[in-house]
Amino acid sequence: MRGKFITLEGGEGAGKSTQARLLTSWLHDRGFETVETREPGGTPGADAIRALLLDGDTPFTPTAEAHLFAAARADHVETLIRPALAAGRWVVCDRFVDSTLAYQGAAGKLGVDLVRSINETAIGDTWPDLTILLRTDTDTGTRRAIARDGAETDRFTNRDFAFHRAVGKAFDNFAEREPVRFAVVDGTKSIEQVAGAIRSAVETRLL
Ligand code: T5A
Repeated sequence: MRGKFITLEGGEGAGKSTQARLLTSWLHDRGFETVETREPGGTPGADAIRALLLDGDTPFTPTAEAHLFAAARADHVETLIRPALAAGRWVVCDRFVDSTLAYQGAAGKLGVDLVRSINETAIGDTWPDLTILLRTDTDTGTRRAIARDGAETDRFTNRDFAFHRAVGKAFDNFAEREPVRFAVVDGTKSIEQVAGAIRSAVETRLL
């Protein structure tokens, strides 16, 4: 039987990586074979593109940047996510296409429709079964990311508050439009409270 595909989305420092780890471990303890991964990245090819996008100084036009995120995603989906799901594994992914729709599409001004069309061939029919949106205010998330990384944040984290507010608003819009795929969780609560809310959403929707 095909596994389930769960993505975690939200702004900077919302707690996605923390919760991806806890959710994967909980699913594993319940007897599921699991794969924990993240975007951009997750495969050697996608990690190479991640380094170009996040760590390098190379400037890209907004359109080129959106295509690079989609290229990394195509490699990730074809090489890792789709085969894992076909083998019955549950895939937990820290960020996926909704991040590109929010960052490059809505906040980055390319427009959500254009970015969605750029991603269609990368994703095919491999859309998430469940997307957990961790809602935090921009202050909380950015404070957490800076407390963890100091000045070593990447070029997206470094964008101004207006950009991050637009990202948060875009995620809220996506969740409103697709209530069946999205579960919204208050990411400002304690790590354990957030983990409990995510487990409830998974139990209600997928188990
Ligand atoms: N991007 C990505 C795009 O522009 N387009 C795309 O298509 C994609 C896929 C990725 C960047 O790329 C952009 C978005 C990003 O700017 P990244 O390094 O992968 O960069 O970083 P992020 O995905 O933004 O994730 P972060 O690492 O910043 O944050 P997380 O994963 O949300 O948060 P996490 O779990 O690492 O927690 C941050 C800190 O807060 C603490 C943790 O212990 C940690 O120290 N914390 C909490 N503290 C209190 N209460 C809680 N509930 C907490 N949860 C976590």
